[in-house]
Amino acid sequence: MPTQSKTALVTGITGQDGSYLAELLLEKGYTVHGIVRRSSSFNTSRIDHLYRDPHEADTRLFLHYGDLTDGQNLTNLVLDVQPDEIYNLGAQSHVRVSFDAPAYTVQTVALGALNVLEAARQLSKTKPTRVYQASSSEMYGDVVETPQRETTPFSPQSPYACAKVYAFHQTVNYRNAYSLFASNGILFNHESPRRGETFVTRKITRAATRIKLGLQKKLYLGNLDAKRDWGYAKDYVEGMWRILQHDEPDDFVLATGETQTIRTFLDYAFGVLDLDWNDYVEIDPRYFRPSEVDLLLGDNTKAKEKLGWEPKTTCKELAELMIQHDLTLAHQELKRTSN
Ligand code: NAP
Ligand code: G4F
Repeated sequence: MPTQSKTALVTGITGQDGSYLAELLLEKGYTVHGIVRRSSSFNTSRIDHLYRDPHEADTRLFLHYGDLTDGQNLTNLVLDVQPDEIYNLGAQSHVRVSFDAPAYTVQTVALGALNVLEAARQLSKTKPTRVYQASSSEMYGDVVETPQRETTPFSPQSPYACAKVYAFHQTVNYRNAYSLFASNGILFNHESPRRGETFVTRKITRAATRIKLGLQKKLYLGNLDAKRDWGYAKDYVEGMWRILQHDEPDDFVLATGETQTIRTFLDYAFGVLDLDWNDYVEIDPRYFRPSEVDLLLGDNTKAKEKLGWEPKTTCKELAELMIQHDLTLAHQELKRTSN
């Protein structure tokens, strides 16, 4: 049941988190504006089910072309839309890719966040607004304490993580310098059936289901020993929303408090299909990173106590629901190829 009548602006609305967040905000009665990059092919598949005919009277989702690297466009949009809440989720979000495209990653992740904050500052001169910055556990990098919490020092290990550290500090700076309501969510890895197919969990669940149906023979991966604190994206967007409903701006870790190796995720995923991953997985050094983050494990105490947020889905349950979704896709693919 709708409980709110606020307006939100979401960057990165076509991504995994943006799509779940848009769903949540629409359910809560928000009017939602999303920024979409112009692409030569359609890039809105994750939100098409939310996007009704704009001539319908009750449409509450509006899409605008834009790009985080275009500050003028962002400021114009923010001043036009007058959002009560801005969620900055847009990013070149792939850590391995950030080593290949460091400057582009910095432009979208670091300067993009600055552009969002500056646009919000302009709006805040005439109307209060709140900003959520999608910060990342990757900032902890070569971790100096375990579990990682809000006070743990950062030690970034990739161009992506360095850019996120900049965005984190700039968010705090705009809060201190301009009294802007600007908060960081420091989110540990979160996955779903909508996860991009080059992130390791989805790469595994897509491959396992295709192997099961004979559509693929092998799965090539990199480092299987890294440990990640994996949660379900749908749980995490609820946490983002709660961060902006808090009575004061602050920074919060969202995590499950459990960590697993890639090998354990392989056990969970292939196990659902009664397969032994050792028969199919091969190591390809192309997927190694110039510097790796070996261990991430978050402490969500502050979010539990101050926001009443906690994750509802275990890593094993997450692997199962991703496998069920990808099995349906694999069956559809098999049907298409055998016709
Ligand atoms: P994602 O699926 O990769 O989505 C990224 C979104 O950013 C897409 O909508 C993408 O548009 C958009 N984007 C990329 N470059 C852009 C640009 N220059 N201008 C405007 N939009 C741009 O990422 P996600 O997993 O949903 O993550 C959301 C945010 O949380 C990201 O900032 C990510 O770095 C951060 N984060 C994610 C995790 C995680 O585990 N998922 C954890 C911590 C933090 P296209 O669809 O056109 O590519
Ligand atoms: O799934 P990944 O690519 O996620 P990564 O690097 O942890 O980053 C994700 O989570 C961050 C939060 O901590 C976000 F900020 C970021 O935007 C992104 O969503 O890799 C996870 C682990 C790494 O240790 C990687 O080396 O899996 C290892 N891995 C092993 N083989 C692989 C592969 N990763 C990928 N992507 N592909 C492989 O073949």
